[in-house]
Amino acid sequence: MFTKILIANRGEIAVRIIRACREMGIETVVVYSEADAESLPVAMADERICIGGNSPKDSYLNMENIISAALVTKAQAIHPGYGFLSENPEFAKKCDENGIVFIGPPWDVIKLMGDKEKARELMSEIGVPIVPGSGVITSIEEAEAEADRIGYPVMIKASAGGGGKGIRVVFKKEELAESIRVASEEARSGFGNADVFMEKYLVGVRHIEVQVLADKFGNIVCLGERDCSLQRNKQKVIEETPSPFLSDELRERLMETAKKAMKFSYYENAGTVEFLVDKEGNFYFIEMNTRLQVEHPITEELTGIDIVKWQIRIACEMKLNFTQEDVQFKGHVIECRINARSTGTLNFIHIPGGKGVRCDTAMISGMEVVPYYDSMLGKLIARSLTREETVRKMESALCEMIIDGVETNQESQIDLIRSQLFYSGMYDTRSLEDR
Ligand code: MV4
Repeated sequence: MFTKILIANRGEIAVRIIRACREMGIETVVVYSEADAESLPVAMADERICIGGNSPKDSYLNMENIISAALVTKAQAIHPGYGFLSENPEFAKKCDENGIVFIGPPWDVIKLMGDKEKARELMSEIGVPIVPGSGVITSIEEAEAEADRIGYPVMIKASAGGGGKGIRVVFKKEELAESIRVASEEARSGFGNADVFMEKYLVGVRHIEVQVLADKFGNIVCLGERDCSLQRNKQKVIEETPSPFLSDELRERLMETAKKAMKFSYYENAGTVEFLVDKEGNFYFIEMNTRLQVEHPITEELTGIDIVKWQIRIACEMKLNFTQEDVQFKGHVIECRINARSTGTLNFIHIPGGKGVRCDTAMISGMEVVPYYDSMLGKLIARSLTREETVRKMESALCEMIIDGVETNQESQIDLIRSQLFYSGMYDTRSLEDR
């Protein structure tokens, strides 16, 4: 096993990874920006190295400085967490070239799946259903013909996008040319790649993602799904597992399909396959995420399997020591993301507890909430045997939580968890649009 791992991330996910390392007897090095000097992960890690200024490109995106930090501290592996360099194939390759293990899939798999259009083509070839759509758009005439064939409304997506970045909906032909131009320009400036493609815009669908673990020996197990349909401004708000919408039969088929997607892409480590599922139970692949996801704890709580520890073991060439039959889904788990809506100093915080309540956060009293990074302060996770009881537990935990000093989405999460919409379980991807 590795004896020392460098964590190339910050905030709650850095804390999450440090905890896994500690339990495994692995020493930790954390890299940090000037603004994070007093942060919880920096205090928790065995070693810390300041790698630059507060702008992500000067620190958490600075590949050279991070690789140097790993070499200097003799860390054998780097865990990238999510965001930042976690899905950057160039970074994973640089790790390889420097003899450092990148804790994630091989760089060429990251690269392939990072091209959302190529990923669609691969899935289509191996018989995984995809949303009806086009290849990369090469002219406005082609786009108009393709959109007529697909049928409006269509969604324009950036090949280099993903996670809702760089997507636009087009309702009629008159808007198409301009939207393609704008989307392509946004893709060029945002991702350095102007390629866009189209998909039929599906409405009344659910956004379901399937968690998979694959070792280096061809063993693949699926840890079930997460329902991520509740999103506001392309940000997930609440996730739950199991999805209140899926039948056991449909879940089984999604899991088999996700495993097939992993197998034919020579996947290794933890990965997530995203699907849209319509009311008739048809499902369509939309993209694959080659990183640990923010919402991974709900799967851990449902299955009892520590995904971060398995990422580390798999990267260290260990075999999965359990099979699909060993994976059991027990009860129901919900996660609420806690976001800051202002900056400021956390004068006082109280993190809720009790049976079945988990809070993954790097919040500590006195901490400064800075504007340079993602606004997520933490994740509140509730687990119980039934969905009803889990909803009640989450409501109670949300009400118990105290965050003094910055504005947060706490009240809005309380409203949502108490709503008929959530209670019914019958929400879809459009439920939170302009609410
Ligand atoms: C879609 C879609 C409908 N049709 N693609 C959003 C995140 C990204 N990974 C994919 N997403 C979607 N892709 C097609 N062809 C619906 C979503 C979607 C969504 C869209 C608008 C508002 C909220 C949403 C929540 C989940 C998924």
